[in-house]
Amino acid sequence: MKILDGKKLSEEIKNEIAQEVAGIKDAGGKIPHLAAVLIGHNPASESYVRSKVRSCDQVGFESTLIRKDDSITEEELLEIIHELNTSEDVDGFIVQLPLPKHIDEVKVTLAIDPKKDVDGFHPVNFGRMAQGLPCYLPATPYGILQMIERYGIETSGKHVVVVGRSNIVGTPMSILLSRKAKTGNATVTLTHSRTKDLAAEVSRADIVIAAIGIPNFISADMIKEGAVIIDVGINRVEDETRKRGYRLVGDVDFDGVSEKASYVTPVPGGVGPMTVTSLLMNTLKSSRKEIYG
Ligand code: BQF
Repeated sequence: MKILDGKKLSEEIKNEIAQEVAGIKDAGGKIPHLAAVLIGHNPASESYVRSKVRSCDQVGFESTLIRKDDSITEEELLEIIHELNTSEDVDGFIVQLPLPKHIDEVKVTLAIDPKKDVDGFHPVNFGRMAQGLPCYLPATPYGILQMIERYGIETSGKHVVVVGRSNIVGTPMSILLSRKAKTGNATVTLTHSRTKDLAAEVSRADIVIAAIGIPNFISADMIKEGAVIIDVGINRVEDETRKRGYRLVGDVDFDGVSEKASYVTPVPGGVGPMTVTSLLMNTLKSSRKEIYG
């Protein structure tokens, strides 16, 4: 079994981006600028946003973090989004999810200008993705595609089983891998909580994409010998031996599956870091006006 090392790969990609940024600086061009809006004090969200800001520093991007309390109204958040949409300096921005219950995530996502939607969550970008048009790909699927491509894993003609149908991972992943495109042309089965015999579906997969949010859900007995296992799960489980009091585990039983799979992504250090570099790639594309001119 080989490890799909997302940490290492993301460092390589960040080095490539840093070189591009150095070139832009030398030529006197505008430095790519990512902004992030963080509402409230969800510890996971705080840690994700921190890692995004740190990654911007690492590649030489400008970044702006806008932090607001849980008490912010939907109207006030929409006003911040309007300012970011019209800012001359900000190339792209994200609104960190989840949002407090009194704020409508759909309304917020629809308010983001698709040209600055570097998370790729706006329906315009989703629709363009589904039709194979230039768009910002959602960060996690984009990271997974990069990983598959750079490790030279064939997808054409393979059977992919995606577990989980979220708007930001499972559903776009199933569309991307079945497209007539590089790192596509797979036959995809999208499974979910109502799937009759999930183990039977997973056992037929050459490639499994696990994005369910249940710790160690995919076990060795479910998979085919030699399968490629992509673990998107990031679950916090209590662990008194760690200084934080918890550790991160994926949706895949890593130790068990390692005996049977050809490639496995670890958690942490697999898909997660690739998600963050994808956001940087999208911001670079925005600053170069690659998608929308
Ligand atoms: C790692 C995310 C669920 C809901 C909202 C590195 C990240 C995570 C893990 C990270 C995620 C998950 C992000 C690791 C961003 C990925 O070493 O394994 C980086 O920062 N992520 C997010 O912004 O919102 C989420 C998952």
